[in-house]
Amino acid sequence: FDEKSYDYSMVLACSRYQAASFADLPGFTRGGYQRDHALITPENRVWASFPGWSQTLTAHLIAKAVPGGANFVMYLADLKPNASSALPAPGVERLVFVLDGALNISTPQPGGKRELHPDEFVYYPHDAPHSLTTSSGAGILVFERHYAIKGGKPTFQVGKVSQLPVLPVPGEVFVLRKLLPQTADFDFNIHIMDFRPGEYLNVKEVHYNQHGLLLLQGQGVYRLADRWYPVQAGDAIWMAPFVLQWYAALGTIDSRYILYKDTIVDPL
Ligand code: UGY
Ligand code: MN
Repeated sequence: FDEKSYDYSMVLACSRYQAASFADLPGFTRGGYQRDHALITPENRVWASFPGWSQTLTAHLIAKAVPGGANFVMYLADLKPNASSALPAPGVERLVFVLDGALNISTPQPGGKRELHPDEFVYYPHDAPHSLTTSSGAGILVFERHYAIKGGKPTFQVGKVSQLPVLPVPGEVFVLRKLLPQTADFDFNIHIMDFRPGEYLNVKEVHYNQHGLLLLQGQGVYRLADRWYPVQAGDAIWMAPFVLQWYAALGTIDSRYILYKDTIVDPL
C-alpha cells in the first residue's frame, strides 16, 4: 500500500454526483438496517446542515438511533470553502480522518495550527476546545462518543496512517494499523485494515465490541449475520455486538477500511 496510491476521492464523489449503473435503478439499493447490522451505501446518504457547523453538510451514517443503540456516531462532513466546525457536546471525544482536500486544525499549544490532508487524522479528548476549518474545502470522516473511563486522561493525537507501525495479528494476513495509543486512557480505537485482492479474514468474528466501518478503497464481500453483501469503496457498515462478521477482498485493487472498535467495554 504505497503512499502514492491513496485516492479516497470516490468516497465522497460517488454520492455527490455519480451512481453506478445498478444504483440508478429506481428504488434499488444494497443498503438497509437489520437487527444487528446495517449497510449504508452512497445512494442511502442524506446530506443536511448540522447545528453549529458553517458551510458544511453532514451525512450521519451511524448514531445512537440505530436499533440496539450504537455507543458512537460516525458521520461524513463535506466542508465547503471557508467552512468551520462546531464543538462536540460536553464529555464527548472526537476523531477526524481526512478523506479529501485540506483541513486546518487547532493544536493544544497556544495559537497552534496544522494543515491535514487525506490519510491524516486528529483526535481531541472530551472537553478539549478546538477548531476545524478549511479555506479550499475538505471531506472528513468523524467519530464521536461519550468518554467512558473514570479518571482516564486521554491526550491530543495527530498523525498520518502511512507513518504508523504495522501491528502483528497472529493468524491473519491483513495489514493492521491503529490510530490511537493502546493504553487504558483510550476507550476506543480506530483501525486501518488493508487486504490484497483474494485475502480474507481468517476468524469468522463474533465478539462483544461494536464497529463502525467505512470502506475507503477496493471491493469485496462482507458477511454480516446470515447475509453476504457485495461492497465497494464508499460503503459504510454498522455492526452491533455479537454480529457474525467476515470480509473477503476481491477485484483488482487492494481493499482498505477504517474501523471503529470500542476497546474498553466491561463484558460483565
Ligand atoms: O478487530 C476487529 O474486531 C476486526 N478484525 N473486525 C473486523 O474487521 N470486522
Ligand atoms: Mn471485529
